[in-house]
Amino acid sequence: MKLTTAGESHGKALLGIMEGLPSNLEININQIDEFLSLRQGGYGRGGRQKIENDKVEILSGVRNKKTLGSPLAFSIKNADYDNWQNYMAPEGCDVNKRQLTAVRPGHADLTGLKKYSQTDARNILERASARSTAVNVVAGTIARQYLKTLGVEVSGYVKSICGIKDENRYSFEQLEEAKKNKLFMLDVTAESKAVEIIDELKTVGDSAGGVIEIRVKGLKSGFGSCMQADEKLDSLLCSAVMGVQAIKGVEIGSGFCAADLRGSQVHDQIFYNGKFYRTTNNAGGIEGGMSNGEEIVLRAAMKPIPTLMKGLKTVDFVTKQPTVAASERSDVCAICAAEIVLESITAFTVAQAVSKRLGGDCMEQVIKRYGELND
Ligand code: EPS
Repeated sequence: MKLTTAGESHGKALLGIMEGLPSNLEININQIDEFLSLRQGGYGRGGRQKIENDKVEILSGVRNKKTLGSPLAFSIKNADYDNWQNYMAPEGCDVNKRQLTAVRPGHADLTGLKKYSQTDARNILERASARSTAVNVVAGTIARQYLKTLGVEVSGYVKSICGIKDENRYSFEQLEEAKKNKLFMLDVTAESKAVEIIDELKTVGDSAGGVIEIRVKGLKSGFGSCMQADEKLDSLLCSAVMGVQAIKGVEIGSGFCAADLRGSQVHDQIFYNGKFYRTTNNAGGIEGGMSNGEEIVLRAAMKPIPTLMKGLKTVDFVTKQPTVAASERSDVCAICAAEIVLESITAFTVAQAVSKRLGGDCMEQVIKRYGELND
């Protein structure tokens, strides 16, 4: 299973092509649009989301709501293109207006300009923008629908924002509640503090990041591999998660905490009562690069958005004079968007691992093969 994406943030549309989906998977377009809408929400989002109303249009690979086994192509329109076509149109446009040369620290601007031999960072930021993550949400929601037929589910919540932490542990079922809250947090006291911080950051033109926890429930053991580093499920998940804009760290299970503990405190002891089981899950559901049948637990750190309304010190790329980094509008905090994106990327990566192991031309085969696995 493979996803190819295209699209600029203020271009005509975002595009995706998903290959390797079996036939006869029922596609729920409403659910895709619901996740697209969740990605646009959350407290602390900026002006752009008032313009966009993301909806998927499936262009190929699906007939009468079922996959055909052919490449599934889709698009999401950029409503803001109406305001940008004079500066973005591939057919010809004014490239002198809307130039960006006051390169933003933390964004792709400076290195991108040098690498691609450009003088206007618009030619870099349009593709580097996190707008492209809407495509991952479409592919990830289709992956969820594939996994759901096998009884595998993905969920998550926001664990911390700008240092305000939720230290509680939650069952997979409890995570469902998070999406009803403003910042996808489950601890309401922490969430109201985080709302206050976001309000304060907005007044001073600053931004915030946080930590997201993603969980996968119901995946049988043996997905991924212990044979090659790039086939390990943890390696695949961490790589996919690190590929999302603004993600700066990932851990699986007890992650960095395990480094401070003794082996006897970390490794999940094994018991048997007709079935192997554990009473702890510090491994986060992955041992030796393979799912071990427990819940997969992954946490990711998102840095604060690099476009700051107050502007950071920088140097103009063309004049080489000191200046203030560019900003017109910005999210203060996009952690809810990132949470939905990480759930989607996780679902897609797990679906890839399932598809790699089980193959299958049609969903009937996939379901049968999954059912036959010893867990
Ligand atoms: C982004 C900058 C902002 C965000 C954008 C990501 O866009 P604009 O420059 O149009 O204000 O809103 O995110 C989205 C458009 C989105 O849909 O998530 C950036 O620089 O990465």
